[in-house]
Amino acid sequence: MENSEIARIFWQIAELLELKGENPFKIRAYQKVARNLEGLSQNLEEIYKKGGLAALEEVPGIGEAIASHIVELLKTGKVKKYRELLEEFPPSFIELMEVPGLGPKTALLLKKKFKIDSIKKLEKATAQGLLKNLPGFKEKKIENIRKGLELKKKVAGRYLLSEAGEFAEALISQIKKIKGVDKILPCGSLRRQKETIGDLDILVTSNRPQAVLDAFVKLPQVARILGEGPTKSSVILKNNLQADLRVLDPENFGAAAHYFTGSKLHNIAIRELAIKKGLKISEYGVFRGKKRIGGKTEEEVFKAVGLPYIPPELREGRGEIEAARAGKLPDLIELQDIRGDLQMHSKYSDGGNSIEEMAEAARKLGYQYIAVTDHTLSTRVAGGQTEKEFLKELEYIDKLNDRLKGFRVLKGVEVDILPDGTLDYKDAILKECEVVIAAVHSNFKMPKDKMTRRILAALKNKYVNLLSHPTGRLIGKRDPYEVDLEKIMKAAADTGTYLELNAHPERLDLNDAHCLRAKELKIKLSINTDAHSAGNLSDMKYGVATARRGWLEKKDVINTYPIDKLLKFLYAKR
Ligand code: DGT
Ligand code: CA
Ligand code: CA
Ligand code: ZN
Repeated sequence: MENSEIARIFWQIAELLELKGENPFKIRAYQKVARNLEGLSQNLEEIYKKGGLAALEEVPGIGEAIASHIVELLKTGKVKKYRELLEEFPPSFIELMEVPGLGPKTALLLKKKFKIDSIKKLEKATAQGLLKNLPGFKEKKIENIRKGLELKKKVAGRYLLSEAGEFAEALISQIKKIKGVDKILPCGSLRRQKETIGDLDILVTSNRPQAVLDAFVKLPQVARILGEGPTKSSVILKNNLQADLRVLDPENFGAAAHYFTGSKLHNIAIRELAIKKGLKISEYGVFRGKKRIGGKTEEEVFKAVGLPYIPPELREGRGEIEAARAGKLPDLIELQDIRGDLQMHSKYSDGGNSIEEMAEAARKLGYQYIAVTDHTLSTRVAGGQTEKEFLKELEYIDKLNDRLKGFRVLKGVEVDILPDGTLDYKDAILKECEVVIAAVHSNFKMPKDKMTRRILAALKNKYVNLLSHPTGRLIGKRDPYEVDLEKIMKAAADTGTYLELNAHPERLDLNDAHCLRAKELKIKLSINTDAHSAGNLSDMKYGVATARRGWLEKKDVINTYPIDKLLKFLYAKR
């Protein structure tokens, strides 16, 4: 079992408890555990196998009760507490509850009053126009439900990059142990680091393909076999993700890696280029007539069509071939370029760790600075502070910085943009901060022009130097709010405000395409994890992956700058 699967169950427990009107503190405790588990770098099952219950209890954020829940989960796939809730709410209902725009309360109403207790029944009722006959279901609400069903369909069967990456890692560690396996490379959308992944495409080279394929389908993670051939097997893993394994001769590694990495659009364009040069490129190599002239490495494939190596994240048919030909490929940002993280939460609002613990964890990642950006009053549910409480936090940071050597905690805030476009703290307070992040956390459903004006007003404030998660989307859960992003970007450029690429794997907001546009408009970004626990700081990799897909270079991202340069940029507006 992977950490994300365990975390998902804790999220569901929290949702069901909410539905039952349980104590909000208890609900938040489960949410906190779930978030913590997502951020852990060590696999919980392995911790348990090695050190038993005692070792689990040692993991930060896991207490005695949670540790015993996890053990139950690992042993039986269930938590007793959860099983009781499950009897009351079957899986089809949980699925219904997770339809974006519906939520637990409406789902319960639909079930109790109208016997609609599954997505299927809801789809039918929506298609037949029956919802408008139900009391309390206004046009707007029905429209939201319809959109939610569509969103759910769009991501059906797709996994977040973070989940698929974790599943792939676990699978690859098993494949590595199979005798006769030479190289292993995860290809497809995972190698291109797309925000969601349909299935895993794993490439293996071996001189004994049959033996490797036979051992692969017998791995403990495999739930069932979809198809078997002499060079390929497709299976469904126990976590429901499909994995395709292809075993090829070591001579073909480059050509096969290129082919299976895709994207399809990119592959087609490369093949057309080859044809123009009288060549043929396939997963088996580069050919002139019958003669094989290359394919051992990916470089050979690109070279055959007169191009330099193109990094996988760029292979989306978005102009990478033209850029490569003109010698204008970007020098993509890398994880090691990141020098700090400019959005995170501490115990002062809804984070799970103290500022000092966050700083310590960041230092371990090799960072030189962080900004702590707790929530403001109107986000009280997320521990938002009053101005008075907040000033105490700032005092604490000053004192902490006196103690820290060679590391700097920047004073920051994630200030709510209220529906009328004003900010939740006075300028006199914002002035005390080095990093002022403005963000929309409420009233998501405003008309487009109103939402645009709301955000534009915030960008005009001279203390606001960063706009957080600019579209508010949650992948598979919440569509971006209606907003004229082009106008927002232009205003960011005009006012000297930076935009965030929120690295949380469910947000990735701005997304890759937005990054491309921001770069055209010469807007700088900050890639921030929005960590709510020290473990979440490692989400940075997903943000950097998305930035790479958006063609960003080190210089486009302000948290790659050394502290002095960063501060100059942060104060440019004042
Ligand atoms: P996914 O799985 O939906 O997240 O996206 P991909 O890109 O991993 O797509 P997938 O798994 O269907 O195929 C893996 C790679 O194989 C794909 O990126 C490119 C290559 N490929 C698949 N089908 C075709 C095809 O019809 N033509 C060409 N040229 N390449 C293909
Ligand atoms: Ca795939
Ligand atoms: Ca595939
Ligand atoms: Zn936020």
